[in-house]
Amino acid sequence: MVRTKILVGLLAGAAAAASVVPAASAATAADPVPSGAKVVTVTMTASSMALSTDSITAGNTVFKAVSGDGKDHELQIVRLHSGYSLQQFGSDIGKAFGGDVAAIRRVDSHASFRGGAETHFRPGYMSVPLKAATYYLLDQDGNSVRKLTVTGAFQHRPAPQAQATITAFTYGFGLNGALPHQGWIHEHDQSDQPHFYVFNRVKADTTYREVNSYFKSGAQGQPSFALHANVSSGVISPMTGQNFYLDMPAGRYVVMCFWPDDDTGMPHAFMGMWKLITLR
Ligand SMILES: [Cu+2]
Repeated sequence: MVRTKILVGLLAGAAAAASVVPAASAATAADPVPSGAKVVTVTMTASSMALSTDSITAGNTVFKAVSGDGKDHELQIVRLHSGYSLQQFGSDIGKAFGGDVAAIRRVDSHASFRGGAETHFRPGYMSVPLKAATYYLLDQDGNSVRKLTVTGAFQHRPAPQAQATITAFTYGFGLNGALPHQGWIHEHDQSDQPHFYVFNRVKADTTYREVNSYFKSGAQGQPSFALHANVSSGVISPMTGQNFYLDMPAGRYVVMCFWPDDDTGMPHAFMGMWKLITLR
């Protein structure tokens, strides 16, 4: 079925089991959704996905991803262009992560990726402006797909305000300020390919040279600099973005993208799309 997640295979490895480690404040963490926001809650298990509603009016929409079985799940929102079926997409996405450049190009050009959020022990949150259309919600860690129907004129509803923006470029990331370890950030894709963001905590003294040689050597095994905390946000298409709620321990991170490249078939991180950053 539809599985886009090969991603966390690299730095994650051992970390996958501990993905999205609960913060000390997990039990008491406040709901980061502003009052008046439209929220769609998506509860996922290995075999199911339940939506709090399957039809909404166009406008800013917060998605709250919840794990219903205590396992890791990754919500992804996608719109398929006219003539590109869910079945074709499912077939292509598997080939795309296998490095099939023709499949990558079909996926990149016929699907609009509108973001997503990971959940494990805690809910994950993201927010995106949605115009009237039919969208599919996928669980990258399960087999579930649900349709979300968005209708009507765009309503200007309250949305979470981002504290800083991290922009995806062709094989790189740029920041306009310090990203909060706990707070809303904006992710924007300013390039001609889809991208997603994996934040993996690393030791404080990790150097550019260490990370670079890890990727240059083919990313074999678990690097000595990697720590367990990691979270992935969903895929966003060129010239789109999402607001994403980060809730991680403060510290040093590598942010990277593993979307397969439309020329080489390689995950972008191997083409230099990673950056050492600090979540404050
Ligand atoms: Cu990328």
